[in-house]
Amino acid sequence: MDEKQKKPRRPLWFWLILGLGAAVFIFGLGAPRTLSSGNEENVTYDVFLTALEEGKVQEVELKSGTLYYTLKETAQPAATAGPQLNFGFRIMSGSSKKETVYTVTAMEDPNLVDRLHAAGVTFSENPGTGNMLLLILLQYAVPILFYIAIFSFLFRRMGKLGAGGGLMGGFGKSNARSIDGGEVKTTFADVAGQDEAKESLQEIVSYLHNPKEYTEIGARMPRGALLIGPPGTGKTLMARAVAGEAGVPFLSISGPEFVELFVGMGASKVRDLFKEAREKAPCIVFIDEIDAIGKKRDGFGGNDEREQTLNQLLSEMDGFEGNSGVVVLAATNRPESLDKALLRPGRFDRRVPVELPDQSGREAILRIHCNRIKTEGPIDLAAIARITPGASGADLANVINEAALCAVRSGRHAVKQKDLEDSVDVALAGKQRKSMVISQREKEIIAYHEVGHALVAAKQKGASPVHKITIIPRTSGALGFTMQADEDERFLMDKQEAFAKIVTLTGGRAAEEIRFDSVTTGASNDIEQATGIARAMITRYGMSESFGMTAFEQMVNPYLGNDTTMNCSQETAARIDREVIALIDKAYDQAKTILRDNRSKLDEIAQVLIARETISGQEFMDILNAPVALPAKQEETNE
Ligand code: NHX
Ligand code: ZN
Repeated sequence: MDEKQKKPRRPLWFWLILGLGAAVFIFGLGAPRTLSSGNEENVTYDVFLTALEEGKVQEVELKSGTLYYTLKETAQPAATAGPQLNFGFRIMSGSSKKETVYTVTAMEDPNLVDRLHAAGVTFSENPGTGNMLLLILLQYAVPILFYIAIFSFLFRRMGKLGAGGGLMGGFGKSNARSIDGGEVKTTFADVAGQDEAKESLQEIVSYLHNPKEYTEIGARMPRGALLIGPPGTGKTLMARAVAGEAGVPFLSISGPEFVELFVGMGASKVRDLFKEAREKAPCIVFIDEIDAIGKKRDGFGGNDEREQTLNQLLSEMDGFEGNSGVVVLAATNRPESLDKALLRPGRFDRRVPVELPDQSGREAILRIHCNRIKTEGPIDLAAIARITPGASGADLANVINEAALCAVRSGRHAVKQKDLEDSVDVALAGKQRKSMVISQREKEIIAYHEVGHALVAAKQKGASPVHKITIIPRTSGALGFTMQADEDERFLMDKQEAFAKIVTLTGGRAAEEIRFDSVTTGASNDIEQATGIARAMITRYGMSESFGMTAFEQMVNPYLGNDTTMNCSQETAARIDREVIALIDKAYDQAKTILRDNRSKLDEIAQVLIARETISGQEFMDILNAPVALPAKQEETNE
């Protein structure tokens, strides 16, 4: 990333020292007095008058309200010698001429001139007008200069593209980070698992490659494309890849950067951005998080600054002729909040969804990141892709990096499959807390809880197979977890499967109750999840007999979390609550039935889990399907 900088940057201390230097310079020149200042002594006006009347005063100088005077040689008090250094001799040159200058605050005294004249004193007034001018300069100009210095420093920091002349070089610049054509190394090959998005953008690439082909036929290229998708799916990467593929410059700016500090700056930044873009055309302008400026303009009050910025953006996008070669790409994860004006044809008329990757997409993404690290032994990325449903490209990149860090931590030079698997656990539930001491009784509760989940899952139709059970506590606060993983990715969930999920979630608590006849707070997370699924079945998926296919809740934003809005009467809300309770009760009963029917396996597997702390899904199934009880294999507790 090359941030252009034509002027060398002058830091704040440069200006401070300059100002200080100027001050010293001016002050140094600013006070030339005829009376040399040896020792100065402040006296009162009556002392001065007495000396004058006694004829002791030699010379008087009046300067800006202060009288400076010296006494005649004979009148000098004897003991007022200059500073005596202990070197045995005096260093000060012309020590004999060192006389005391007395200073008096001048008083309103109209007869003073006459009196001085009568006493035969040499007297003069030093008007100090030149100095006054300098003094005024100092008083007013230096602080102003100082502020200018500070402001220019701040603006320079804000406007990273500090090009352009003048002290205010950073002012009003667009902040866009530009990457010149040759330097965008990213291509579509670096973007995995987004084939449809690539296809949509391919047209823009080929237009930028060969605009003539399009202009000849009279086609108008889309001026902008909106990349829509959840965080971490690689929208920025995708935009960069378009520039890389087309071999054109890439100007990138983030939406929130437009709304900064000063009113009116946003609009001017938009202007500057497009001016720069037209100079560099053909090029790609990328506006990340455009929702920051592109939010719907609402009637009441609102944010004037943001609206001005948006209006400027709209008019700039209309402004450049269809074939000027500037293509604007923007990214957002809240398309529903964007202003309609932005989305109409001629502006962002293309919407390119950038979705979370599917299983094969995840594998492809993992492969790309895995190519950058050293590995050893067999690496099964498909297995990692299988256990990371819902992970974004950024999550997967993090999994690979975490695995590499883990390998380094254990003193190895390459990443093994085990590192990758552990790193998925870290992403899911945090790091292991091996130092945490857990009592034997609590260990038992945790083990029964987790085996409860696993057993209920295994004994139900429609539940995903168990992948791993562990009772090693994690930094997220989880004391243990049971991981399930489907062989193939699922896109739909039938009613039976949804209910099986709730039953599985209640299995942990059910095991606690059956074994210990008491329950703990630990199931809170399970309860929340179970309730969420039950609610969704009733209010969104039409899976309840009494309500049928009516939606009582809507997703607020499909890309950001699971926020929903309630949309029903209070009576219905109360009925929904009762139905949710009934559904979960039914699930809990079913879980308890399953566990009671398999009580011996529950005890057996829990004992194995306590001994080994972690067991794989395969080991779990082996014990479950074994006709006779296996003794807990204490010696196999590894790592
Ligand atoms: C607490 N933790 O908060 C203690 C330390 C019942 C054996 N007082 O249901 O660990 O109670 O099947 C991800 C997932 C915190 C993050 C679950 C963070 C749960 C987890 C609360 C097992 N496994 N509960 C479970 C558990 C707890 C919690 C989580 C999380 C326990 C249970 C945590
Ligand atoms: Zn649980």
